[in-house]
Amino acid sequence: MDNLRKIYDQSVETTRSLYERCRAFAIRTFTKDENSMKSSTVHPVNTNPLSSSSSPTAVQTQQPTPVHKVIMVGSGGVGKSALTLQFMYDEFVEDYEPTKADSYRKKVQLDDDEVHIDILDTAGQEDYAAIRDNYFRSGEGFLCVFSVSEIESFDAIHEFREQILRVKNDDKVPFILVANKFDLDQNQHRVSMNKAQELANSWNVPLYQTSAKTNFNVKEVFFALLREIHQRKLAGIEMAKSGNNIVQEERSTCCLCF
Ligand SMILES: Nc1nc2c(ncn2[C@@H]2O[C@H](COP(=O)(O)OP(=O)(O)OP(=O)(O)O)[C@@H](O)[C@H]2O)c(=O)[nH]1
Ligand SMILES: [Mg+2]
Repeated sequence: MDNLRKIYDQSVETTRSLYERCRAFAIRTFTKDENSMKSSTVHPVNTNPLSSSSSPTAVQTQQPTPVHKVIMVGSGGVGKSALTLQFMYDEFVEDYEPTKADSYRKKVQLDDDEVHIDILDTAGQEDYAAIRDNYFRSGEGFLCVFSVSEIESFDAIHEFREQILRVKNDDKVPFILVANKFDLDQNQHRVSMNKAQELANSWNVPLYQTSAKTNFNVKEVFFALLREIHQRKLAGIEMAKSGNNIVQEERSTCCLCF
């Protein structure tokens, strides 16, 4: 009788685990609305989405929706995929399934503008460290995630930051430090928030505390990064325009000379 009971319990557990895995797989695979999609292949996308011309005809014609490329970075198991899925589909996945690389796209309203967010969820596991350079190169903004319950994941942040700065060759690249799993009990916290804040201050970047589980600060952190990327691109366009104006003014001055 005991044996029968054990077999019954095991089969219930197996069925439950299978159900959880299928559910997680379905969440990752199928899109929830027509404005969002997921792909496990990383597609190159428009690299200059806010490019604009100062000519009046270009302003009048409809501009394509800008695409802002966000890269999720951090050690294995810190919650990069959980944050991404929570942002994309308002779902929390309990199962841990290490990522190789997944990309997601969604149209969002960013203040007065409509933009596409393109999220590349990278692998935290060391096995995939060699391919990170390629992924980082395409990023326009980085969410660098550690888990408040794992000091090693906080220590690893330095290396990720160095790699990003080396690949991007730009120490002003939009970058946010994310202390995830904030929902865990205080007695499970291993990273001092004072230390995390000191690090963020020394890099002059924002620090956000988040929980993919309770959806705490998830939208906020993605939107904060989107805003930085957006403003940076707009500033670049303005600079390019004023550069053009200076060249044009110089040309007209030269014309007057002759
Ligand atoms: N309590 C709690 N658990 C979380 C949170 N975020 C993620 N987890 C859990 O942590 C585990 C790892 O989460 P993932 O999102 O798969 O981690 P990852 O950073 O994508 O890991 P890699 O793909 O290997 O790089 C899963 O079991 C999640 O359910 C959170 O905010 N709070
Ligand atoms: Mg993952």
